[in-house]
Amino acid sequence: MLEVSGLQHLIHLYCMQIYSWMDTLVAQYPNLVTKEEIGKSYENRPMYVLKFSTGGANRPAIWIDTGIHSREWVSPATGLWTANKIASDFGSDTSLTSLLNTMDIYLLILANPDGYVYTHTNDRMWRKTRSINSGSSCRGVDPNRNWDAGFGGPGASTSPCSDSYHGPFAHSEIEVKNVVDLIKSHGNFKSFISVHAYSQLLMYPYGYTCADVADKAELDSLGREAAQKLTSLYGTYYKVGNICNIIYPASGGSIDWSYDSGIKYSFAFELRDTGYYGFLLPANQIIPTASETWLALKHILEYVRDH
Ligand code: ING
Ligand code: ZN
Repeated sequence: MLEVSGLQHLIHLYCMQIYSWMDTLVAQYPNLVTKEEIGKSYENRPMYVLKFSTGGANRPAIWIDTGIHSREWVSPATGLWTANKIASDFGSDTSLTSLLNTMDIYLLILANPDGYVYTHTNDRMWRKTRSINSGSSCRGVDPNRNWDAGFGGPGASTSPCSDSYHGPFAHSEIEVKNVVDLIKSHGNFKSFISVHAYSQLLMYPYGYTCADVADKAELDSLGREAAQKLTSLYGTYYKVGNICNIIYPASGGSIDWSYDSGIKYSFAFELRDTGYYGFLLPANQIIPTASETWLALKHILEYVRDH
């Protein structure tokens, strides 16, 4: 399916480098971090979640995914930095430590590994999965229009050539299905956070309708507090609101699905910047972006722990 075997080797590297970094993290913090495969991607790459846990059975858990859209490179970079932060601060950061004494954190750094590799090898601006669409020469489905939440509604395209193509049916993308299956079989997630870029937004449901969620007041005030923490580090300005009003109507999104599945604290971030560099955010902004984002994440995590 792919080119010559030498090139195939290269193609796997970008995601393999992240996977081997995960192994070093697990080796460094064996009592806290494990790497679990949740399934394979369309092109048969393993999908690994890092699980941060101090024990217990099926403890209440937080879900964080990065890299669902492959061109949003600062997202998985932030995920990786965050994994290291959680592991290295455990035991010294009293708040994080108390959280991990009662809850687990699951972090999926490469939610769309095939797309991520493709942005390195072929097309820096690739957003979607890499699945073949029958009857079309265009490949890929928008993995954030593919969830069973207002599927096929506003803000999603019926055209396989579109960057917001919703796919043939909900959860058609194996990368989405793998996450859905894990979340459902686990059954005890209290928060679901999906990290995109760019626009500097902190959003809560819904995207498939502009109608308010039942928990709007609580999610809005929690979101505002979290954004305030983020801003406190470098002054980076974030807007907070529901997806439909703050950005655009978008059906089939992951956090709408998680919210409607009963995970109240469902949020999506759009990280830096506001468009000057856009997806091509310079590497020297990775650590500042991840550092400020951590303050917001930590605030949400603490709130979830205490509610
Ligand atoms: N933005 C998101 C998108 O999928 C979004 C916005 C987030 C929509 C969460 C729905 C749910 O279009 C980017 N930049 O991908
Ligand atoms: Zn995105």
